[in-house]
Amino acid sequence: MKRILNFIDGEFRPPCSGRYLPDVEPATGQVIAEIAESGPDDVDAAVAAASRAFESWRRTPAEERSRLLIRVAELLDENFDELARLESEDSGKPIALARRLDVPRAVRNFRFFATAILHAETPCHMTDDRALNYTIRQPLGVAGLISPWNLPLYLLTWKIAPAIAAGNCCVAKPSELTPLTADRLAALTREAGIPPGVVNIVHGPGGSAGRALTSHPKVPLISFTGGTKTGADVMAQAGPLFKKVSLELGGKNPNIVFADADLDQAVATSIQSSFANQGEICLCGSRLFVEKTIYDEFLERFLEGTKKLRIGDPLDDSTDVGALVSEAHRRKVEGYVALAKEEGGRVLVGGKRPGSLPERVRDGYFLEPTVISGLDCRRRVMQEEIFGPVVTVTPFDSPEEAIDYANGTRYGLSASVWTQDLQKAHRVAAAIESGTVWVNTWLLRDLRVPFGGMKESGVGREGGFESLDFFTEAKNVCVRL
Ligand code: TXE
Repeated sequence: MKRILNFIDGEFRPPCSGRYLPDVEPATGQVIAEIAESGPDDVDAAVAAASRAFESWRRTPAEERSRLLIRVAELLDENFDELARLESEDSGKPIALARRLDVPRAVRNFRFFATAILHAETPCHMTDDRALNYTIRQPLGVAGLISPWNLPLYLLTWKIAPAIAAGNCCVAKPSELTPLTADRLAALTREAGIPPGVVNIVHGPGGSAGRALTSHPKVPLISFTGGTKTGADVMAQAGPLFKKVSLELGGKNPNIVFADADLDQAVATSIQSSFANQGEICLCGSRLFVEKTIYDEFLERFLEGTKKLRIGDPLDDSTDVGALVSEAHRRKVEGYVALAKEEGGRVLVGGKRPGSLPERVRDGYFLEPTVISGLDCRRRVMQEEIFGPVVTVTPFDSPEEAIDYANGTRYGLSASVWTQDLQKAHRVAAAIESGTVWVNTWLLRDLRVPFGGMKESGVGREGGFESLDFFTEAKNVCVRL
């Protein structure tokens, strides 16, 4: 059985506890690897290695850091097929999606920040003829990076690349449910020539390894992506130590379709935004609002398209919907389907485990794409993040009502608006409380734009130079003239 070890100071090391956790393949329920069950001692060792490496890494010229990061991107690209397979096996996502989204984006993350640091600028201010102020940006030291299981390589590289590009060293704690691509990434950073201690990866449970990082006094930066409840704990640990914290948390994103939308595009993309990665993307549009005059027509086409999605072995190229990440998570999602019925909702399609599956994945954690109507917007199913292949549909009368519905949750991560009316698009986009609003599209990402959530969807922005700002501290030098 393959053992996933920690990666500390450029070498793979067993955990201090000597214990391992099972890594389960969601599509089969089989254990495919054992993963280091790390705790505070392992995190201490990783932080010590990162602190040592920081002294020379911070002084490594930007051009050299850039060259090394580009080499990591090239190696990710050279190992594309293997990474896509590992990502699919470990998380249950369709391999086609890993090829289309996860791996290419991991490559782009490294390339993007490798080149961004060559173009970063800092401001200079003249105070009349009395003083010259200039700002320098310096790395902070050891960055603690905690990432989830839904886009394991994509989100881990979205943190590691800017952290080390900016001159920090890092200790990353990937989700214990999906350690395989992080393990490959560790080896590839070494192969690329990134010096020992710059990238350290500690595996294990959030409550021990993750918390040891968020409460570590020598880790001044925490970048976390995960659930809102966990985010509150991260903040509670990091707050008293005055760490710089960025939190990317959950969402309950509205997808608003107006009567004047291009229906072909709106239907096709809404199926994607509802069910891509089994609904396990924080940006999925899990609340669909459709203008009353086209509600019936839209719904008919949306349901028809949903029924055509192919559920099956994630490793099969033609699969659209794979397995949920774990048995516990499937139970949670099924619990929400049951709750929807209690709350007066109607399950229009899906809601159950698929009847027939290929032999290899018969025991996997699958659930049919599910569409629910008839719920009051204040009901729990329309308020809480489900993070599965479950979408609610609700008719609305006017733009004002759609905006009220959209803003009626404690989340504010992203939204989509479908309309051909330019003025309405801009007006509604400005009124929606969320970090990103897509107009006539979904999940189109320019890595230069700020990314993050409002309300309980997060704190801080990452993306482009904002990430480099997060991973550095601005210092003002004031020179009297
Ligand atoms: O994520 P956790 P879970 C949402 C989604 C999901 C729910 C719970 O609704 O159903 O969160 O998922 C580490 N200190 N999202 O429990 O716990 C953990 O080991 C420090 C949305 O699986 O948030 C993992 O590496 N770290 C989301 C990471 O935090 C801790 C993606 C995320 O796991 C910790 C995932 C602690 N106390 C879930 N406890 C998104 N925004 O994309 C856990 N961790």
